[in-house]
Amino acid sequence: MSLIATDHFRIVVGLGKSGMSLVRFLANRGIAFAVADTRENPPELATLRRDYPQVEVRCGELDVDFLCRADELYVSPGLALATPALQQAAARGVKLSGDIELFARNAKAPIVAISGSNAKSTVTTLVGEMAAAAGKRVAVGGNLGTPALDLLGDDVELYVLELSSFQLETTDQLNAEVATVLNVSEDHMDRYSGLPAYHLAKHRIFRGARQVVVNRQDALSRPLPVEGQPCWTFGLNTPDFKAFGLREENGEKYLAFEFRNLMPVRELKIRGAHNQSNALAALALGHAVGLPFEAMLESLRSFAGLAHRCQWVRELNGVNYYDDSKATNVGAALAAIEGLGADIDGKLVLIAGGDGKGADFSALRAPVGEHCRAVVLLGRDAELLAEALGDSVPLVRVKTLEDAVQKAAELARSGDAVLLSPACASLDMFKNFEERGRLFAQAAGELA
Ligand code: UMA
Ligand code: ADP
Repeated sequence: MSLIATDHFRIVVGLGKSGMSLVRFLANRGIAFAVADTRENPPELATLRRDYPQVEVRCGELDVDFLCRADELYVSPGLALATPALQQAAARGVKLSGDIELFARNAKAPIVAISGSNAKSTVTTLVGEMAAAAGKRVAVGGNLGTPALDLLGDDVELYVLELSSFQLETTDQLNAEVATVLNVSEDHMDRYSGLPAYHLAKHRIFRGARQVVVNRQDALSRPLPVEGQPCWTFGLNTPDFKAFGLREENGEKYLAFEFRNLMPVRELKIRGAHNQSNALAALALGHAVGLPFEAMLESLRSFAGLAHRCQWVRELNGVNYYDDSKATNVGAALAAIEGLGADIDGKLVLIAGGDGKGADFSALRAPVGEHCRAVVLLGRDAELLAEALGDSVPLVRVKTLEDAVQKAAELARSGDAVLLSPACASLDMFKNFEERGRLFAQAAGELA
């Protein structure tokens, strides 16, 4: 085996969904490559062996000499770049890259690029629906749904990509037509040294962007200004030039652009102030790529929201049950607690806990004290949450989600809402947030 880096040999590191999209991309173009994964049995191994039996695969601990056979490594977003073997390969001159970098080099149509700690999937889906309503051949994916490389196609007129900080770490130059970081609050603190490092990763999305969209109410969303680069803003306050916001007229609240009202807020199906902000962000992004307002507003009127994001599940004895399983960080849970808490007559019984990813939960204490009747805690970091919440409300510990729903139902009174908004990832107890949400809805459905 040659230990010298050869030209044009690549290694895909990580054989999950994005790794498999890289395999398809490289194989279709006749580029020589191999695959490595630290897991003994990565998820796509069987597919790879079936469809590409000739491709060399190394499973288990990463071998630096093997990695150094490549001139470029395409690293899964699930693997930290700080992984020693990757750093050792980089020190020996191997370039660390990723699927989004490769996508950007090959995309021929404009890219709408969307990142942020929360609301990425909602806004990405909305912009995709707006573009489709405007008659565009649009491809939507990235961190959500279809991996980016699988979206590439000659007939695509517009790409709408949800991008995570992990994907952006390996992206040098995205060259988006318009890029945004919707908001920044703590997440993935098990992968970053702190908020500054996480913020830096997210802001790589602006590299080479022709236009930017900024959240007026989140200073951390704002990139350094570039001369001549159009900057559109959104926020829940009154808009000015190049701005989307809310305006009140004769007691009616409107989504508005500059000095013109676009649509009454009450016509939105998605509820809560955070979703009004999401609607405005989607309008700003769509406007930047020339989508007509008529089509965008039509999409906003019909969009009922994504599953597991403050999704209504059922009503029983005057208590409504909501699945916000996608609230995998503190910022998302805060939006749900404050948004839903302000919307209901009674109080919330919150179900929270799971894998906290090293987060500081202290920001939950005051809103939980204000809006919650009780909190039911479960999962690995339940005690960290309990410490942060202190004596702000009664706390109940349980071992399973079924018990959590049962306990919450006993604690709730008519007019209250039971809200699963864990502020934590699900992976300590469930396959993913979808499974956690599904089991919550099932348990709520089975309550007598
Ligand atoms: N892993 C290893 N060894 C490896 C490679 C991966 O142990 O060599 C483990 C890591 O714990 C890693 C996990 O496997 O976290 C998943 O890695 P993967 O390579 O199998 O992942 P993919 O299936 O390719 O999924 C990735 C994104 N996953 C992550 O960023 C963790 C998916 O985002 C994304 O949809 C997909 O690519 C297609 O682009 C998921 C996600 O959780 C939904 N994203 C995070 C989030 O939204 O918070 C950022
Ligand atoms: P992401 O893809 O960034 O995780 P989602 O649209 O899937 O974003 O929403 C994730 C969580 O964030 C949901 O629990 C949702 O209730 C919450 N959320 C949605 N919009 C916002 C917002 N503008 N600010 C804070 N949290 C939000």
